[in-house]
Amino acid sequence: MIPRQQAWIGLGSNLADPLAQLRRALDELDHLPETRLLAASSIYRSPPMGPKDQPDYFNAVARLETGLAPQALLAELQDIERAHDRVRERRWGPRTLDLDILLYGGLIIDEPDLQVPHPGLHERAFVLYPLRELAPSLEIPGRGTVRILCEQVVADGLVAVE
Ligand code: A4P
Ligand code: MG
Repeated sequence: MIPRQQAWIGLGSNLADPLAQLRRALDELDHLPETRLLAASSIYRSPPMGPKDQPDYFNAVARLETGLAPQALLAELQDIERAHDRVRERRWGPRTLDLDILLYGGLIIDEPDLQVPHPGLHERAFVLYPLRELAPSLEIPGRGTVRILCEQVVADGLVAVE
């Protein structure tokens, strides 16, 4: 058992009733072993980053307290993705559910299957704006605060939907 840490999770969906996918995933995060959901952002809608021939995305971020080590947390997130009938096709292609570890405590992790902070975090409005709602002063290691990063990234069609 490792000491409890705060972890930030990015949620995304653009298939099969995305709002319902995200709501169900938030509840599943709250029920992971040794884990508690501390807060969830609003849900935001935005046009797809990457291939445009796919539906708009719905995104949110969640703040967890967890006793799971980073790799154990990643494995649990992938189990949840699979339970949402996630199939891996093309990169940046449509998906029922995508769960990314954005931050894990203040750790920097660079392993073949896990990079934390998430490499896209500091340049994606659909991650930064929901994060700002919950933690504007949060420091992204090596990048600055969420508030400052939001000022540098245009919101680009991103709207809060609920
Ligand atoms: N992986 C490495 N680091 C992490 C981490 N910090 N958290 C590895 C989670 N996983 C991490 O993931 C591929 C591998 O990343 C995993 O096996 C894990 O070991 P994936 O989700 O299957 O890969 P992917 O979707 O093909 O690529 P990628 O780069 O993860 O996609 P993204 O970056 O998540 O982008 N547009 C909008 N508006 N909103 C979106 O949410 N999402 C995407 C997908 C595209 N366009 C979007 C959105
Ligand atoms: Mg992913």
